[in-house]
Amino acid sequence: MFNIILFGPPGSGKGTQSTKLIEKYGLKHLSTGDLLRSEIAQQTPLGLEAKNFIDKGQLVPDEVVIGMISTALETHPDVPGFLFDGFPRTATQAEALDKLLQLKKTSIAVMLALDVSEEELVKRLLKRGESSGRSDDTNETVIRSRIEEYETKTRAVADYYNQFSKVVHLKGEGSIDEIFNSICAEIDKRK
Ligand code: B4P
Repeated sequence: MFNIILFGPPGSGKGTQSTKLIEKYGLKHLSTGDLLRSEIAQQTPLGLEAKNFIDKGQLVPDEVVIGMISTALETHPDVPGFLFDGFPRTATQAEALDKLLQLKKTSIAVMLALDVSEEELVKRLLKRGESSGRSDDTNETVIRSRIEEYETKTRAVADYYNQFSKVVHLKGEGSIDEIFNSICAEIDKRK
């Protein structure tokens, strides 16, 4: 199995690049943001709980997202690998993911981190909010809270994978195709 993590602050292009990467490499896309939005749309108890956090720009509790990922890994036993998008977002989630992958006798090959300035992130997310209908993309205060959550809780995930020399930083500003090509070059070195 070949497993990668696409990492970066909200609006850095994780979802955008994931769509292109799964098409090229045939990996199974696991986006905790998409999984949570699907639970919200179906108005499940998990979705209703998650919505309270997402609408305030806060991270959903670790046990909720770890449970979701554990189920998703079990549901897809025969894929060539996973592309994790928006997960792990805390050091606790990273440790839990490593344990779940160990049970499957596999691990993370590389974490690709997209670097984008805060002003560019805010601009992109407000623009997406004009058409996406996502409540967390329409209010600048909520967007800034999401970036703050990233700085205080999620950056630590890069430190965690750095211990194992698995982090590669890439420029996340430029055209979508330029960024895609730089991500593919890193993947192709390791496949
Ligand atoms: P996510 O769904 O993961 O969303 P995101 O971080 O906002 O977006 P992403 O980074 O994928 O967006 P993209 O750049 O593609 O999370 C939403 C919320 O769910 C979180 O705030 C949290 O509350 C919760 N959550 C999710 N996972 C969790 C976890 N593991 N633990 C706890 N809570 C969790 O797109 C942004 C925009 O930029 C798009 O409009 C796109 O078109 C544009 N764009 C992309 N690339 C561009 C480029 N190169 N140039 C210009 N624009 C570009």
